[in-house]
Amino acid sequence: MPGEAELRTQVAIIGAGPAGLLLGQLLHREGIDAVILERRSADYVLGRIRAGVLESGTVDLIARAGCDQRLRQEGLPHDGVNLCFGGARHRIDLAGLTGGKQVTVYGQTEVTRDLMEARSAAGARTVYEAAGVHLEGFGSSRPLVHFLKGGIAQTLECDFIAGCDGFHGVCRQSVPERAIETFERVYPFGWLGLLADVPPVNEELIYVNHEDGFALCSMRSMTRSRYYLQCPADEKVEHWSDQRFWEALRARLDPEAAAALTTGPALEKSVARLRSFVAEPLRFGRLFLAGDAAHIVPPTGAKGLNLAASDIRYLSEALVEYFNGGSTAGLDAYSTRALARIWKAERFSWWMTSMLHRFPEVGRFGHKIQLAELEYLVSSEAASASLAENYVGLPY
Ligand code: RFL
Ligand code: PHB
Repeated sequence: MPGEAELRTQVAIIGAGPAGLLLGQLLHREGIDAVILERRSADYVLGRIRAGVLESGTVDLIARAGCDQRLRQEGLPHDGVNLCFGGARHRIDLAGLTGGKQVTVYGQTEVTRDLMEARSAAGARTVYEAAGVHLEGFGSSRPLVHFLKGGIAQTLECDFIAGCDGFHGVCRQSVPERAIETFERVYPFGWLGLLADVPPVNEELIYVNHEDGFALCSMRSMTRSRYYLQCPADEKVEHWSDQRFWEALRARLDPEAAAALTTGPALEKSVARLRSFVAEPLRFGRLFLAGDAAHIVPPTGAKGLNLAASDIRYLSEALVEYFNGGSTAGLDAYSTRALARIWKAERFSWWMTSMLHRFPEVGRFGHKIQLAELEYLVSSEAASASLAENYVGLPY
């Protein structure tokens, strides 16, 4: 019969990125059924190289989902982070300034792989390569999600829809314009990233403010490095040979790091544009937005993935409260609770970006102000503590 639902679930999750997969796993552990619809293939999702730094709250949530075994073994706990400017490196003692808190270096790709494996071991339903996802009736008590799988039209009937489909997803775009407000800043530059199987230049991350532009030395393991360079927003990756990348990076580092840098062939190179973006509110009847579908931060504060996780913590608790406790209080509070934390991470990411990048329009005066701010930051315990508190993650 046309219009009859072929599939039924409690929560339809759109998107199998870290937000959607984490939500699916947290719900599964509480006996709540969810179906994930993902536009891409599992391999494609795993091929995207993205974030690398997890807050302890994110690690705790992954543990709650039962997916932290490999993370505990292979993740690298970091007690500090380094700022390099004026050719000298300064360490921020994250643990010392936050009563012992750390961050864990573990790639988003690995988080995603662990969550995918747990989901398939649990026999939970994920539809990869689901095309033409289309939402209907989320303002009513019977939302429907239509999609095509292998050219066959299907309909998923559900109680709630979780829009975890990233910045370019369909969920936010399904909301009538008058019901949603957006706030945005697009930065006039991007990041060129390179992944290589070489030992990291330093045991901890180094964020660099240099005349040539920002640079970041990060890692995935003690044998795999991830480096970034500030570049024009429309930069073409083809213009960057491995050799050009390594030379440009070396030129932005302090002498000790420049001497220690090991180079090698790139496993991956890509350009990402930098943007700050927030949509308000995050709830539209029975549709909830979470993760990059709701907000984007420039990666300078390492907050994108962590913010997706904190949304999912609030949303999963609210859904559990509804299905297992019969209360709508958490669902009613979701948007306000999540947005309060989102705006603080937006502020921190904007501030780190502003302090560390070359902005063509601010001129020499702007650069002097950046250096004064960095000098203040590394010489004042109060200022260092503020950075540390935000970097390890504000409380939920
Ligand atoms: P994701 O990871 O984008 O996942 C969304 C999923 O939804 C799917 N999708 C759809 N599925 C069905 N139907 C549709 N119509 C759909 N439209 C989209 C997509 O295929 C995808 O699988 O969002 P999520 O789960 O909210 O996770 C957020 C994080 O991925 C993100 O915040 C971070 O990776 C941001 N980010 C970075 N953050 C950092 O902290 N450090 C980084 O170095 C860093 N690098 C990056 C990044 C984000 C990037 N993007 C979004 C282009 C580099 C890039 C290139
Ligand atoms: C990364 O390792 O990819 C990474 C680390 C810290 C950031 C951004 C990206 O701020």
